[in-house]
Parts: sequence; C-alpha cells; structure tokens
Amino acid sequence: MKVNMKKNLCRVSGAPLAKVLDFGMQPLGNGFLGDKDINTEYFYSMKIGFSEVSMMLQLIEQPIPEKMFHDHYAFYSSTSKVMEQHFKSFAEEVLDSNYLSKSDPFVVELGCNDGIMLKNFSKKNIRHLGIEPSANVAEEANKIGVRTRSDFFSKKLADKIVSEEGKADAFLAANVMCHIPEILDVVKGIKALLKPSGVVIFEDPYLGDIINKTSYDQIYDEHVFLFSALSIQYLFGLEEMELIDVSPQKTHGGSMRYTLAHRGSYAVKDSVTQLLIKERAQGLDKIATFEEFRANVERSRSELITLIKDLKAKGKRVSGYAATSKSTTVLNYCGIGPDLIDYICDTTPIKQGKLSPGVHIPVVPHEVFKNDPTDYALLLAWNHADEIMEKEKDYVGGGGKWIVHVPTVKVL
Ligand code: JHZ
Repeated sequence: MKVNMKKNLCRVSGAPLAKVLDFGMQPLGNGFLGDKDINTEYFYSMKIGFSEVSMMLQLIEQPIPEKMFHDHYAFYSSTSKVMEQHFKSFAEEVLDSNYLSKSDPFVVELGCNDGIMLKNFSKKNIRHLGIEPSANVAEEANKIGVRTRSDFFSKKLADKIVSEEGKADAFLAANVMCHIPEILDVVKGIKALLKPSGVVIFEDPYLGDIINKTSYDQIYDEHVFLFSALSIQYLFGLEEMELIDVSPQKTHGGSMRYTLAHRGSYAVKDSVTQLLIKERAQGLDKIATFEEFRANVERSRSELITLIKDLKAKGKRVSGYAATSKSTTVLNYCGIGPDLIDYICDTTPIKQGKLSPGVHIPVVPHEVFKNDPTDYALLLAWNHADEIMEKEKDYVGGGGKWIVHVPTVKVL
C-alpha cells in the first residue's frame, strides 16, 4: 500500500504537480535485507514533482510511513562523531537563546532517534519529550534518560500532549520534517502545541545545495519533501506562522536550519529576507530550474557508470564505503550491483550481514575494508568526507583511491 497523491496534486497547496524526474522502481532507502527476503522485497515508483504554488519539490508517490519507520529502523543517528558534536551545539544554541521560558521550559523533539540531541537537555534537567515512531531507536533514547514516546506526531497527539503536559517553548526536529507526508496535520499540531512565545526550529537537507551539487541521492522514499526557505514560508504561512531566522548548516552535504514562530511574535531577521531573495535568484520557485537539474542528474549517472565499468575492465576492485540511505538511490538508479562493487562496509551492526536494498551488494563490517581493501572505494557517505578521510589515511597511504560522485564524478 502506498500514500498516493490525489491526481498528482501537491500535498501542500493542492495545485497540480509538474513531473521533474522519474527514477523508475526503487526499493526502500533503509530496506537492508536478508537472503530469505529477496523474493518479497518491496519496490515503488520513485518520481518527483514540483508545484510553483507551494514551491515544494516532492515525491509523487510514497510508501506508507509504517513501511519505513518501525521496530527495526536501520538508521541510528549516533554513528558519527561530527553529528554528535553538531547536535550538542544545536542544543546549546537553543539553551542559550531567549526562546525558552525562565521557569520550567518544555522542549519537544520530533523524531528524536536514539536521543542524540535531547540528551543535551535531559542532562541539564530540562523538561523534554521525544516523539519517535521507530520503536528500536526510541528504546535507545529511553535507555540514556531521554523521555521518549514511540508514536507518529499529529494534531491529535499535540492536543493530548498539551492537555497532559502543557504547551511547549520549543519544538525541534532534525532530518525529520522532510520525511512526513501528512505535513499539513503536523504543522497544525505544532501551531497547537507552541506557547504564544514558542518557536519551532528544525533542519533538513537544503534544496539549494541539492540543486547546486546535483546531489540527487537525497531523493529517496523517506524524503517526501526537499525544502527551501520559500516552500517553508508558504507551508507555515497556512497556519499564520512565519520564518524569523534561517541558518545554513554543513551537515548532510548542506542543510538549512529554519526558525519559525507565530506571526508577529518576533522580529524577522535579515537572514530570512536575504535567503528568500537568493532563492528566487537561483530559481527555486521555477520549474525550469528542475528541468536543468534533471539533465545534470542524468549526466552524473552516465559518468559514474562509465567510470566504474572502465575500472572493472582494467581488472580493478571497487567497494562502497558506508551503506547510507542515499546510496540506495545512486546504486539502483545507476544499476551498480555486486558485479561492479564487491561489498559495502558500514559501522552499523543492524546493516552488517545484510544485502543493500534493490541491487543486493553485501554489507560488511568496517574491518573487511581494513583487512581486504579494494583498489577504489566509492564514498557513499560523501557528506561525512572530512571525518572519513581523516580516519582512513592508511587506505590512501596503501595505494587505495576514493571515487566521489558529488558535486561531480571523479577519482580523488
Ligand atoms: P548518513 C540518514 O541518511 C537517514 P543516510 C535519514 N533518513 C535522513 O534523513 C538523513 O540521514 C538526513 C555509516 N558510516 O549520515 C553509518 C560509516 O560506516 O550519510 C550509517 O550507516 N562510517 C534519517 O543514511 C551511514 O554511514 C563512518 O565513518 O544517507 C550514515 O549515513 C560514518 C561517518 C558513517 O545518512
């Protein structure tokens, strides 16, 4: 069962969507599977569309959320030291801001995963609540003292939280809002949950960077929307809320942090005005921009396939580094399977011993990469390049070479 669009209409504005790009049948980005599950593997038709009304780029069809977020969700946030530090500073920024009430502030985080951000509030005894639909990661959060409820957020749940615990000062989310097809109901819930002085602060991979870097691998089942400040302003405007600040982030290859409040409750910072002007100049409100994006994506695909096939023809061995959700789009869209890539190494225990979604490349522990390095490694977690290059100096020292595909396909 899929969440289908009503006659290809925008989930936010209800206006017709223009089709931008068709990736064909794709598996779930985090759908790592065992041999016995191959015959029942789930695929859906992955296409993206754009509405010039809401300025929202979005998946036209999406699997139902329960297919993606469940009690064996494969992505644990705390797998990167850089991300640990990132969420610590995110939390500190909120704690140091004037957005929290002086007495008994209440902070809610949507999609708190294993508690990577909220633990910074729980350590300071700040009243908090995490809402996380994937039960296995929610359990990890609870284990480290982050009060977490395993559920999907909605207007109904927001009303329940307000009646049980009162309204919130801050509603936080990182790499979550863009995952939610029922976004209109979630925004209604946020509106109901926040105090008059309350703010919502969230970040997601940024459309401006995706277009500039041709990082089409940010498009997969979980990312139903690819946000810009223009589309966020439109979306929250429907509930009389507005952007009061924006701040670009380096994480996930370029993200944007958006701060919004009830309309008129705070001064709008110049960062908002500047970014909205920049986005219009970049054409993030125009379908023509996405037509150019499609041509860039198609070129990137043919360059990557040619490069890897040429290396194989020369007898070289190639592996993949990090079984990211993003890699599912690249490998399936480019048709890169075990004939071209020997294995993908990854540090996440739940992914090891499984096959990658769709193309079925074995996912192995990092030790395999250490003990049996290939001539070339395709950096599938290109967004963590600095952290990975730093710890894999020996690989390069031993003659190994990195292949990257963002922003352009090349051997480093
Ligand atoms: P990483 C996730 O996407 C999932 P992914 C999610 N859907 C989302 O929205 C985005 O983030 C924004 C491995 N790894 O962070 C661990 C190593 O093996 O790029 C993880 O499996 N060695 C919520 O999956 C994967 O990479 C390393 O040294 O595309 C993490 O991938 C490092 C640093 C990571 O996110």
